[in-house]
Amino acid sequence: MGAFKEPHGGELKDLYLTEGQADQEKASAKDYPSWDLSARQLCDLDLLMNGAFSPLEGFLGQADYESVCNTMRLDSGVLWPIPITLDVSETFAEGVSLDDRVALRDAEGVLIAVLEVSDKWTPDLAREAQRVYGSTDDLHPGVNFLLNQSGPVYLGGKILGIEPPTYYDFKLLRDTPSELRGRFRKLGWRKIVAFQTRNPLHRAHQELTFRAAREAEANLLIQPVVGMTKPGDIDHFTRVRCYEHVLEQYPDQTTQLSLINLAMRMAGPREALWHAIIRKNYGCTHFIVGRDHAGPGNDRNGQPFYGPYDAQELFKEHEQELDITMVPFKMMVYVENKAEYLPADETSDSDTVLNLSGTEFRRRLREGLDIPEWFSYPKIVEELRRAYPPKNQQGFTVFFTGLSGSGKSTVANALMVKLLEEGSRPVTLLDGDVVRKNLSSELSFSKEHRDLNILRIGFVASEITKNRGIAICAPIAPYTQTRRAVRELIEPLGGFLEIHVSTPLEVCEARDRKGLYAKARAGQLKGFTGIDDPYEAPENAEVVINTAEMSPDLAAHRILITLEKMGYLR
Ligand code: PPS
Repeated sequence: MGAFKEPHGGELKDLYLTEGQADQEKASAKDYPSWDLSARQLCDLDLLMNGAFSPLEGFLGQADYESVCNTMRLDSGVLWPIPITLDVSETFAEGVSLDDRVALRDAEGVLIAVLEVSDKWTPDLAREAQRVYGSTDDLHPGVNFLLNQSGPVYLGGKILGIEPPTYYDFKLLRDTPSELRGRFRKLGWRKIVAFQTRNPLHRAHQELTFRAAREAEANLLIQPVVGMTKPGDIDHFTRVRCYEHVLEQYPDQTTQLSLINLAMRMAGPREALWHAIIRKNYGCTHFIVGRDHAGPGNDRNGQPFYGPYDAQELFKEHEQELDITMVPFKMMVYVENKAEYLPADETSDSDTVLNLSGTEFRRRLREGLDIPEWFSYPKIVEELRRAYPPKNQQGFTVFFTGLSGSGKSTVANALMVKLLEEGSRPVTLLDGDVVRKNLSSELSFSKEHRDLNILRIGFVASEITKNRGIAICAPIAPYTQTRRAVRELIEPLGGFLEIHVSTPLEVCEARDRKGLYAKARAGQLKGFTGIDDPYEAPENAEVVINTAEMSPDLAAHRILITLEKMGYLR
């Protein structure tokens, strides 16, 4: 019997040192400069070390980098479309010389690898963005990373792998290329179609992937990204639970699920080639490329960054060289009269074609509306509903702002009692005075300390909102910029309502319950809001209340009505 032929994939780089060598490096690494890897760098390093990025043997040096940016090829001429670089701060770079070794550590300080520094340079990041992503518009997540987050200096060189990064979730579903190749070998699979995804799979995807496999007479690998995807995507914990459900829909023995710790760049066409090279390394023979593969959405002018079929076209140009076959994605639609999914180009005019866009699906999820069975599987809808409940089950923050004595605390209290009566969620009141006593007792009323105080309140409120409770905050919060920061922190996690208690200064001063205005006027109290410290009135508050003209009861009632209108109450 002849030797078993590898199903596919060619030579795999394995950058891990032997145990003995790793022990030696670990001992020496105590004296190396030490770099704490970002989440994205850790993903890249993981896939470099396990061979998913073969033929790369480390972070790109300058010649390879320039060549990849300009020609999509390494200096050697090998096709490689995305620069894999190690960005560091200027201060760190100053302490590193060529031929040094650098210890690369995870967030807990564990030594993951050692970099043998062969290159150090300051890249032109805007030029990289233009070359690689075809744009310098930072609405593109890849461009945004380069222009707003990347360190300014790149270090390049070979990697000496010490140990794989630790992930505590879905361990059995995470495979290295050699593990997956081994599994294919064990299963006797010779032809494998890979499907890359960053979204939950619904019926259309199941139909599409299964058809793709059938047409290629191949088995199917569903390989979702659990490293980094597009900001705002559904979290990978929820997605993986969904994938496990969808797997039950494929005939036995046809399909495998494996997770990949990839940090996506959303580079569209270039990214499609990159994904294909990676899948070849995992032993796949075919790769599904859909409409707008790895697309980042629209730019500032509302135009898509890439054409819907640019990725398929670029792939076609390089298919021979890539040595992995493209299975172009066909748009699947549900044909009601036939009760089945069909490729859009196989339907006739007399067919009733149903479609639910991603945006409409998310709206229905958000509003708790019906999602038809033809669109998705009940278990998947249930999973998504649990993770992304409708607004009336999400948490929210009601953020009061206004002068001292404006009536914030009184209205906030009335609102708290009404929400407790309503009873849908636990309520926490973070009143200005109470916070100053407990959370911020050491802070003064300088601008810096007021900001710190508000950001602390914002942090606590964001945690409460995330965990589906109600946070009512009632500080003065005099500065627009800081209030905006709090809104931006909380809005992605649930509801946020800003309430401007606009009671005029004269009224607040006349009330002067604590006698502080009198002290401020007399110059005994410095930096008092409204007297000798500014109050920047909000321009876009959801509700404005003047307690000189409205009772606390009515004010709280108005806020309740607004909450109801926005969908946060039952
Ligand atoms: S801030 O600016 O948001 O951090 O202020 P806050 O924490 O809400 O302030 C709470 C109470 O502190 C009292 N106080 C002052 N307010 C403004 N300026 C100065 N310099 C000051 N010194 C003490 C004031 O009574 C605030 O209480 P409220 O409940 O707003 O009347």
